[in-house]
Amino acid sequence: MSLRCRVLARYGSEIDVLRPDGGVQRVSLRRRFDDVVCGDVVAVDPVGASVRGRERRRNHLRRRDRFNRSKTIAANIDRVWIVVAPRPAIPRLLIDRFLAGIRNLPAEAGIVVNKSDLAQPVDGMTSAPDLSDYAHLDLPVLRVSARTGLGLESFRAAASGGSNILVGPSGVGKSSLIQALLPDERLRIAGVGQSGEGRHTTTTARWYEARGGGAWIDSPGVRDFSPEIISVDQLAQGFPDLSEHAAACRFRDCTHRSEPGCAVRGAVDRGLLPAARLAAWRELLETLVADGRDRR
Ligand SMILES: Nc1nc2c(ncn2[C@@H]2O[C@H](COP(=O)(O)OP(=O)(O)O)[C@@H](O)[C@H]2O)c(=O)[nH]1
Ligand SMILES: [Mg+2]
Ligand SMILES: [Zn+2]
Repeated sequence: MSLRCRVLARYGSEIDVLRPDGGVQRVSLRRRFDDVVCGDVVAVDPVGASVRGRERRRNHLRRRDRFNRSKTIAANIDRVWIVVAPRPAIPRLLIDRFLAGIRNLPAEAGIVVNKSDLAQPVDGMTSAPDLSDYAHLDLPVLRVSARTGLGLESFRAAASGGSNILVGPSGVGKSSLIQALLPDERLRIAGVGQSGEGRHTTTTARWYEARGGGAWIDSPGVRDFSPEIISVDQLAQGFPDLSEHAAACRFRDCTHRSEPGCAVRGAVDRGLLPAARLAAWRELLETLVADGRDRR
């Protein structure tokens, strides 16, 4: 007999699974199941504490490590929340990369502005992140504070049903948010005085069941962590706001730089598309070309 279990986290060649009876069990992975990650559903032999099979995934989130190897982070994701904060600031391009990657999973996307308790300028040091370049996209943008609890009920409501992964740079408060939403759990959070910037106390993605269904997934805050985009088609799919106008460019393979009859530059000129979105698209296109990974 085998049990149908959710994979909570992966630790090298072992995983923690949630059994149907609610218990958590550490199980070893054989080589042939080497691709099992947080969020997968597996068949477990409870006696031998080993995995017998993995169910087909709806989707999975991948990133490139610093050796340019593809690494799967988590599977079966319904919603991805990009967590930003007054500090540490998130590079703008990272938001664009995340959004493009999320549309390709596919999954729903949203932006969570954490540390809203710091959003008022203090000595001109902090201010709320400027998200005006994303206002034209049909995305939920929620202002929250894990510290004061501000906005957490709206966040919970927007995330209800399905699995929700929190992504973003280390130190923005991803673990703190899940901790605030699930007081019965014990998450690893950057200690007081460390400010969390540049540190990642969360080393592997972890699945937490939410009461009333659904789940939260805490992810490691690696700075370059970003969903993969590997083709120009995926890039187009990832920028629906830009692609909508690109259909009207004179040239089908328009790169929206200096070609005549470019409808995308026209849209920027008319204020229909933020210039920053076109700039981000160009930068991402260049990384695709540079990596030679365009498999259009
Ligand atoms: N002021 C303030 N600090 C926060 C808030 N949320 C998290 N922090 C702090 O930010 C640091 C990083 O938090 P952590 O949850 O570990 O971030 P993670 O790396 O994204 O998981 C910790 O020192 C937290 O106490 C918040 O809403 N307001
Ligand atoms: Mg963390
Ligand atoms: Zn064009």
